[in-house]
Amino acid sequence: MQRSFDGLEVEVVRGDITDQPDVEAIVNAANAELMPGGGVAGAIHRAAGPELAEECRPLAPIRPGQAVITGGHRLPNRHVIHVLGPVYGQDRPEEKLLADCYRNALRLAEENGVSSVAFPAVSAGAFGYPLDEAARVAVRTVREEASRLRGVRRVRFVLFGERELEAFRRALEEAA
Ligand code: AR6
Repeated sequence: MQRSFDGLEVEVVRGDITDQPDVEAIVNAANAELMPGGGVAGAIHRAAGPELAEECRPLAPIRPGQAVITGGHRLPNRHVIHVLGPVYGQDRPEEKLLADCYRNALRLAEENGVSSVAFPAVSAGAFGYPLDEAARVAVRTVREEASRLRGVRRVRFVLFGERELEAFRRALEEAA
């Protein structure tokens, strides 16, 4: 499914974030230490190789809502943008912190001349953010940022499972 907001192409696909060779930057749902861990972060570090953790070390720790950018190393993407989502029920206000992740990632992409960005469902795994709400915040924030973006022309949400795909598809359909 695909929509266009102020000339920004936004699409929702099912897949693996480490297998998106046609986007310039992928976003990592990181931990504060920017270390491998599980979920998306583990998969990205495995695919990027140990050089990614090495580049990350001096950039850590990061705060909820913050984004930092590194190279993609062995990934097919030029950059990885690492964001720390809020832990649901712990980091507050969680909705603002989750929106900050998407907003700050897009701004970093813009500053670094990146034209296409792929996001996973930040905070919707180990960090426990309810899926439908996480999807709505993600789509709404990208929609709000669209008019400010010049270089970024394409955003892709890459969802691992059918449930995640449906939640993001619905959020994109329902976005005003
Ligand atoms: N590609 C796309 N989506 C994926 C992939 C993948 N390869 N693997 C998992 N997902 P999570 P969080 C989905 O837990 O909630 C880590 O341990 C997954 O099904 O990766 O922000 C870090 O080290 C879910 O829908 O991120 C942190 O400590 C979504 O990605 C912590 O988890 C996010 O799940 C971050 O938790």
